[in-house]
Amino acid sequence: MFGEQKIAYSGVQPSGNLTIGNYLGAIRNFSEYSEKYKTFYCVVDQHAITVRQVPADLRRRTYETLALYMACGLDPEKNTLYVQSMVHEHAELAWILNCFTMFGELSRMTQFKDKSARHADNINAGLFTYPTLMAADILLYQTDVVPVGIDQKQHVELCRDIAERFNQLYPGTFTIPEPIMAKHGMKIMSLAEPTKKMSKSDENANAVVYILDDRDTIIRKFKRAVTDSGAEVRYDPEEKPGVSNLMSLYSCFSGKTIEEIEREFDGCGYGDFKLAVGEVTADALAPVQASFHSLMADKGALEALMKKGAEEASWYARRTLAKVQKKLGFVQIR
Ligand code: AQP
Repeated sequence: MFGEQKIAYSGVQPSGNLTIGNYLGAIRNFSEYSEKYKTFYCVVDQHAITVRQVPADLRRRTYETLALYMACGLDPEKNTLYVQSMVHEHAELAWILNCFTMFGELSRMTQFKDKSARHADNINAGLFTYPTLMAADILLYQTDVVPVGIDQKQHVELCRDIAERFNQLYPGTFTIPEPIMAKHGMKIMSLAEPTKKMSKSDENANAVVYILDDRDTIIRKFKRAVTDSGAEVRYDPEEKPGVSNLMSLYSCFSGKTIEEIEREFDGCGYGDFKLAVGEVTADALAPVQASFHSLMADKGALEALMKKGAEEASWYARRTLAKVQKKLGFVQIR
């Protein structure tokens, strides 16, 4: 809360091409908060470097992520859209919060365990302290709600713990944020290993449908999706994780309920169903892709937006950081 204004904050890492998991779990839902809240949507490029990135790819994806935000319906006049590394207060507050976060808390984070297993040659301190940078992102804006997929819920809960600990020592510093998750699409699973989350950094491109995949690629990937034994289109995430994931996707993109889908595909084989999921996904993504390509054609306009967004965000970030520094006893000479 900043004055009377309630705040919503979220971000996406430009760490790979964005997936339909990022779309359904996060970006697609962002615009619904624009009316009720002052909204900040960040391209969190500093988070992305916890895993090695090719610089040219990181730069390109930063532009692309901003363009995708807009292609998914975020109006830059109604939402503050910006790039994390252009607002230096994020890194400064993250350092301070590191001093209020316990080693044991960070060690328990599932994402740290998963990513350090996947990148065993590069278990750097940034990977470990990722959640304190995320807490800084959120707390800098006195955020009330954080729309995220369920995989990020644990990090938002840690952010709350850090803020409460800080507030106990220095009352009234931070608003305590709440995570909010979409009703549907909160966790989209891999098409190759349906017990694993779909991730943009997955090395198997067939396991992942990217928002920008063309129609043929989308349909081909769904045709190859791993399903389960049996041939019945029935929702049962325990026994039939592959088909259940495809049903969730079909439901998210078509707006139909799971019961309606079970009825619609009663007696059909997996082949017909997979084709239908591919088609509904490609249809839903087509307008997003068209808008994305026209936005990407004007790089100058994207850069002007990045600048404007960073200026807007800095205004808020500066105020919170100054408050924190004062409470801690840092000398402030203006
Ligand atoms: N599979 C998913 N289902 C639902 N929501 C998802 N999100 C990510 N994957 C899924 C949500 O997307 C938002 C942005 O995620 P992120 O870029 O901050 O990082 P992440 O959660 O680590 O996403 P990825 O795709 O798995 O990235 P990499 O591979 O780089 O780690 C978040 O709100 C997240 O919940």
